Amino acid sequence: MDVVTLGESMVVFLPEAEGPLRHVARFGRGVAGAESNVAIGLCRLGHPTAWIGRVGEDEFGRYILDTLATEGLDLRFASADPGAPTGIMFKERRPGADSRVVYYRAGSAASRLDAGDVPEAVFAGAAWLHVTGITAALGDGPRRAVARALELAARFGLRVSFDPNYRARLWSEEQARPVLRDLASQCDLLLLGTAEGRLLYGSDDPEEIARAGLRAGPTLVAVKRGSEGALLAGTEGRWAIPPHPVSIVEPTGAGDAFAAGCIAALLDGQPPLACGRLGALCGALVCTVAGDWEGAPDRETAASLLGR
Ligand code: KDG
Repeated sequence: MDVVTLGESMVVFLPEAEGPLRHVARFGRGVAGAESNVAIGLCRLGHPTAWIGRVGEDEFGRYILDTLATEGLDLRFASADPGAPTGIMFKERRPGADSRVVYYRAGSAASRLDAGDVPEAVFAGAAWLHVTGITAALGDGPRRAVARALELAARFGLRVSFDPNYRARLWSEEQARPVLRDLASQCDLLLLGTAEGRLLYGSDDPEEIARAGLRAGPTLVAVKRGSEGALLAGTEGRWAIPPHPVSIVEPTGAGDAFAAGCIAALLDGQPPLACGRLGALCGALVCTVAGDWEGAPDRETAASLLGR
């Protein structure tokens, strides 16, 4: 096992039409969840990844586990909870604006995650842990699960990546800021967007965010700038990463794919510039489809698109 991650995966309903959900009659269906998106991206890039999570013992939970299994995730530490449902979410496509999400996840099986769901066994032999602020936003139990994962990562010598993934529909900025700052200080690779930079460090200037991030503890900071590419900053330099040009269908999941690309390249021993380029490529490719991760490349496709 190369990588361990944990979090909530949900069934996402993708509207076939634009406009308010009350007028939408038909939906596509997919699996969403920032951490499982990253895990899928990593598996496709050849890095075996374990996903720790809870779904409900219901049809949707079964659909999620089947899908993640088909993508090759190690699900030995995922469970189906008979006492709580699988979370679901809807996207709402708004003409001329970003799509919006509507969650039905309060009291979900994943909100009952706790430290006891994070077994020592999965960390022995793994090289990397990826966590996001979404899990920490789900409640005290999930927050304890993240803390336990970080403790085990430190004990077993795993490198850690963290994406704040701030979700305003889950908690306020005031609630999130100290928690996210604390988690950011415990990682090696910090991945964040400029709005999250403002939330954590009070600036949306990429260079200032990078500097504040590096001061907080990580040795590498990736500031994701959407269609403008990314800035990577480490103790040894700065790297401006150009965007990979694609025509965008739906950008959700781009940050997760970016994380998967960066982590995969770092595990392969690549230098920061190559990490950023693989991250940018993966991020761009998932924007070409409606779902969060279906567009993620495998290793060969990524290598050929990067001209290697
Ligand atoms: O990063 C994409 C995620 O936001 C999406 O998959 C759903 O995990 C999700 C969430 O909590 O919003």
